[in-house]
Amino acid sequence: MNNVRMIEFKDIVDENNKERPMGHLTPIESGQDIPFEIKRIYYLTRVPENTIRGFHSHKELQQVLLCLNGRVTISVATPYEKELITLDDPARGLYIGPMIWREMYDFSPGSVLVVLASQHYNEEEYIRDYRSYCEIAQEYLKGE
Ligand code: T46
Repeated sequence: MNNVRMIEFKDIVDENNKERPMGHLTPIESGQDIPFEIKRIYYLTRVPENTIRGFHSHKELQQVLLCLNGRVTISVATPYEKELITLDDPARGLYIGPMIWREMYDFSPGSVLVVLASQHYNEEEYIRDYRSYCEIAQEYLKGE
């Protein structure tokens, strides 16, 4: 789907110390691992079971979603197609560009969803009404 893709980050495991595992280290560098300058970071934690969040699109915002602990399912859609993506690996991020309708659900207990965003928070930039979204997205996608 246009404007949606997975990004693989480095997963550094120090294997020199065989007797004592040292865990994983994942570096993320703005402009290198992320295709935009990071202007905002926020995270979703302690999301109760059976909660569904999202139900909106953004006009221009680009974001990368990372699940640092646990699991969460993300539905990404345009008026023409839909994909379900499970995030459960801190070394993989989901890039979501402009004009993608998203919903987030199946948050596992203790899950931590971190979002890196290309712009500061601006409610004017959201499209929260699905019918308006479809009209605007159909025009937008003609130009793609
Ligand atoms: C997305 C998913 C993963 C702020 O004040 N600042 C912020 O930076 C954000 C993101 C939200 N808010 C306020 C606005 C609302 O009153 O927090 C409340 C909930 O925000 P929102 O409806 O945006 O939350 P989600 O979890 O439905 O969606 C957010 C992002 O908006 C969305 O782009 O991909 O998290």
